[in-house]
Amino acid sequence: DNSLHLLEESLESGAALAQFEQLYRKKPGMTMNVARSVANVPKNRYRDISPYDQTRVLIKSGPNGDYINANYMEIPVSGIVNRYIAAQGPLPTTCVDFWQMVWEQHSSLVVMLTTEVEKGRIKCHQYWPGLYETSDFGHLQITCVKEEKSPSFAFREFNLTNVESEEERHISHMQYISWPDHGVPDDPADFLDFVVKVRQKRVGVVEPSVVHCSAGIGRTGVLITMETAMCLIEANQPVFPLSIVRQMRDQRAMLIQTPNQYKFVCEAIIRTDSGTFARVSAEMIVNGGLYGNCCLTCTKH
Ligand code: PTR
Ligand code: PTR
Repeated sequence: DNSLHLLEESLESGAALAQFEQLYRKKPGMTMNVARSVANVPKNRYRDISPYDQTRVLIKSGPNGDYINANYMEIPVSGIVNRYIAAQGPLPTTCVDFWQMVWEQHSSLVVMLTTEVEKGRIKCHQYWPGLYETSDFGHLQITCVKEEKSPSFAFREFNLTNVESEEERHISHMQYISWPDHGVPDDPADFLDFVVKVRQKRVGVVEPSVVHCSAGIGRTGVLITMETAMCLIEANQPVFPLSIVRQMRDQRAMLIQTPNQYKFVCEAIIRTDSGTFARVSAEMIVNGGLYGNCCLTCTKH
């Protein structure tokens, strides 16, 4: 693919990183006023990370008002739109809002790219119950029914019950463990493996997947860029990572935080030759039954 050769060249010459550093971090004209209201300031994990007013996710019927530090992120790729919600890691006081958002947006997947504590500092509250335990978040009751851990990943399944309507849903939780904030994943092969697994889970899913790290900008941006690139490569479309970053920053400010993260994801994109993707696509079909909560095997859509 010619676009990947161009990318390789511009990484070598330094042009790619220079362009990345010139790109606006916040889209001109977007505002962040709601995040800064007195009632909402305590709901932000970091004072300097706020959602745009124009693309923020509004909670419709939570007990704490409509605000959460999260933005819709819609990325069109070859005829379909990949939908995400990019969010900060929940605080103890925003867990109810977080689960209410998951419920209202009909999300079936939550991707977590941080651990709860890094270098002795809290990065994200543990907003889910332990294995076989149940916790209540407002009128949503959550039970962890499955947990599988490897050194790099933790995969969990939750049952989510709305005790008012008695409706029950299933949520998958995919956590990437070995990736400190402001940094890059410890192992690019593990990272690609993780993104492929996320991709498999999301094939055909129309509802937004929630993606979060601690602030919901750095690592979240890297993951969405990588999945977008994978979709483009699968569809034999050219990949221009900087244009993906711009599309993301038009919907949430500051996505992909450091030049090193940008370089990392560009290298990972180059690494994913078409051979890998032929294999991935074949696996997706074979595993349709296994991963196919929606839509490979489901009849709803
Ligand atoms: N950037 C450092 C970290 O996240 O580890 C330190 C830091 C943490 C800086 C939080 C600022 C932070 O946010 P606030 O300014 O809202 O305390
Ligand atoms: N004020 C914090 C800082 O500069 O460290 C905000 C922040 C924290 C920004 C974490 C990015 C962070 O990384 P991530 O979005 O990957 O959690």
